[in-house]
Amino acid sequence: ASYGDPQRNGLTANDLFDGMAEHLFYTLGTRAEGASVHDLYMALSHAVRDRLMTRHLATKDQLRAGSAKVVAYFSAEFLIGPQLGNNLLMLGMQAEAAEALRRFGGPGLDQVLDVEEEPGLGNGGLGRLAACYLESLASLEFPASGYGIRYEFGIFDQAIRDGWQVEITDKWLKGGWPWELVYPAQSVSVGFGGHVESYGDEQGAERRRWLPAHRALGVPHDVPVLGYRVNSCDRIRLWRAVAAESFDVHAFNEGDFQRAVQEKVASETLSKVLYPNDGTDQGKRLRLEQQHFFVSCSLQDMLRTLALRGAPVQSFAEHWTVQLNDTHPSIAVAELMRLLVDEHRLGWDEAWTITTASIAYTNHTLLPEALERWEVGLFGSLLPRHLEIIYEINARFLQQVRLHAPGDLDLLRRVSIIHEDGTKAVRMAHLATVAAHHVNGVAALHSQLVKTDLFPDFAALWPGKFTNVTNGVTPRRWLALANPPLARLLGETLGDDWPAHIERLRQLEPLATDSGFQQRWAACKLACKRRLAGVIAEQSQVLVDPTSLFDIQVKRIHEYKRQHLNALQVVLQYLRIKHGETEGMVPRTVIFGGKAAPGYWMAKLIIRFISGIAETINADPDNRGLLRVAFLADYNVKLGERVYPAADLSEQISTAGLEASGTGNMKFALNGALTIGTLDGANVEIRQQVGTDNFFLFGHTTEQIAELRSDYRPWEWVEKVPLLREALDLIERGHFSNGDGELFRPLVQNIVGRDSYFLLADLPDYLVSQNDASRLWADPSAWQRASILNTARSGYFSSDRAIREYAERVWGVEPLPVAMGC
Ligand code: 26W
Repeated sequence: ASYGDPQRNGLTANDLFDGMAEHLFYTLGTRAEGASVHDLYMALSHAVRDRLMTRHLATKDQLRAGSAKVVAYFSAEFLIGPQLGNNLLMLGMQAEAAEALRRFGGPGLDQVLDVEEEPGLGNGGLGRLAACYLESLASLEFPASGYGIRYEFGIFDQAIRDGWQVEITDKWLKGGWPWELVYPAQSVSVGFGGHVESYGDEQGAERRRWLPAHRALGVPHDVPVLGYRVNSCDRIRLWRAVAAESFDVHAFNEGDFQRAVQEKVASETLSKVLYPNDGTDQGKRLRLEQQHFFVSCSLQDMLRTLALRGAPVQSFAEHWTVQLNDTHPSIAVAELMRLLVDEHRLGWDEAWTITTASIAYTNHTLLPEALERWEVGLFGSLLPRHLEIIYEINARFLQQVRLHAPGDLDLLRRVSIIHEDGTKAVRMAHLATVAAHHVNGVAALHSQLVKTDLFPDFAALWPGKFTNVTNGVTPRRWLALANPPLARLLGETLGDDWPAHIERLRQLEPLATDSGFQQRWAACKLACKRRLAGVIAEQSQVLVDPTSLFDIQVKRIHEYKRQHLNALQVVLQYLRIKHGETEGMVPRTVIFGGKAAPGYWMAKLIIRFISGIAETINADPDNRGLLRVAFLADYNVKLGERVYPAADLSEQISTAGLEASGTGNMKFALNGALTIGTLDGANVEIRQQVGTDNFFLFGHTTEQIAELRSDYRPWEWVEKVPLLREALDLIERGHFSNGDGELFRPLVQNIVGRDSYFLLADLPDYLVSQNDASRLWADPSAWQRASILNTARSGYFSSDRAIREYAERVWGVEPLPVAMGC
């Protein structure tokens, strides 16, 4: 096979320049003279894409010819971030790209990278995790395909107007997005609605068949995912829905043509927009349609490639291993059964063996409101055959439970896939758990709670099924790409290939007390802080001091994540300043960022509150530079790349037991920030790894919170904190809302009245820890030491480690280095 034109594979600045010139002319129809920044971005992207093609085709050829097991990572979200800079890093062509651009004489590489629209095809942690995992899969040379949806509109862009969040549609495709490859010939058809009937097959056996009322076509759009300095180039296959025009339009009269157009619109709505909810789900029909759509397309695609390998359908589980990223793709259990039993005519038991051997499930949340349930009526009207199959799976499963615990009717009720009290509903987490060969949580504590609190009955039935794989993040994007000064220092200290061998960070430990190294370390941090200060100034005209302590909380806005606890702490610091009680305080810049779900009113009020305190505090001359507050609008992957490297202090302050893992916490630690945090999610493991002295711990533990819950009277905690009464009064009386005494009342009531997330119970300890942080900051050498140790000991949180664990313990897959004929 040919692997392309050697010239289009060349890795020198010259080759890249030639490639860009050619693309400017032939692909973009423009001339080098007068090319806009966007033209240059497109030309460079196409030239880089050419260099991926060779590797991508070699990877696909090798897979098609062989029989290696491939990972299929099913996820409703892939938050992949900007592609150009990352692909240059993967290829080792950053300097060459900068040089090629210099020869065009126009804008520099940073300016060109900055015009890329990032595909916001995810809400937050879960979607970003999927992106890190695909990158590690490719970098470790595992054969893999992500499967998801090509939303035409991703997560909304956030603007802040008068302190409120305003949502703007995310038109990421408007300028043309050069990183996808469309394969219309590999489109597949997916059914919806209709009914099921019985019929006798050729052998006279009774069979069921589904006659859908509607069909849509899924057209695959592939995003190549190149590994770091290897030839493996995997992909994320995203499905776009188009109308299935299987009828002859000319045979219809004019009226039916109108209807055909309406159906086309309805079909294409399927992949129109990402649901911007992170953690709640109102049981919307369209969301279930989206889930079924991408799952069905993907499984059909996988069966097709199995046939291309010449392998029988019975060998499915030897060729594919499916990972369900939360329950969003869990219809896969029923759809794979349907494809095997109805379409491929396998017997039930054989099909079930294949299904359960190939599917594993990752749980990402314990919050009851985030556990997906579909009303049986809705489910059956959209997927009648799948509902039948789920009933059959459930009947056989419950039979097994009866044998295990005869007479325990309450157990049957608890574990049933169908929730039976009140409106009947399908519990997707139960479906996934019954079928999966492994169920994992995403941090040690979370996986423990999955067994003890969420699924104790299932854990008793199948103790071996439950496992933990602590999340990880890719050190390529989150260190090598995002933090150029530190990347350079690490290159000099650890050797240039450190991003592929992150365990080498340990070698920094002896340097933690070296004053020369500390100074270089501090200089890197300062450079990143200046860069972020520039972003803040540009966005909000707030000027911040890069030498102050950068104290940062970025993540989706949610009550359980407690941004309002941080905001309350800021108000208390402010009051200390107003009262002249500034002893022990150090200059701080408190930075927030994150989107609120558009229908989550309290989260939006929290944003308004942060804006309010920022406005009042920043305008107060009494501050004397001790306190600044900024809300960064439109927090996304691109902004994250500016934020993590600039942090001194990372706020990870969720109520214990509620944050499954967190991954932002890992990105901060990797970049040398110290964490102030609760014993929640992966914070527990971060603290273990970096050392308890280099982590500011506070708050009640999961067990203590559980105990508090039974008899919690938040108002009784108010008097335990000096200045808190005054702070709450100021907030209620409108001090941070231009005298509006109504605006923040619901927020104060929420905290003092119910305090479902135990802010007041954790506040005293939080304040002590914040003081500890200030005290350490006042000793620069001690702070630098702790910062270096945070980076040195964070290698464990690489997604490479996580992927190796999945590969070995869950998937049973091996690396397959890609040989290239050029
Ligand atoms: C049905 C609506 C819905 C949408 C998204 C429910 C639940 C979700 C996700 C599970 C939310 C999510 O992103 N969870 C986060 O997953 C990360 C990756 O494992 C973890 O690090 C975070 O702690 C967890 O909140």
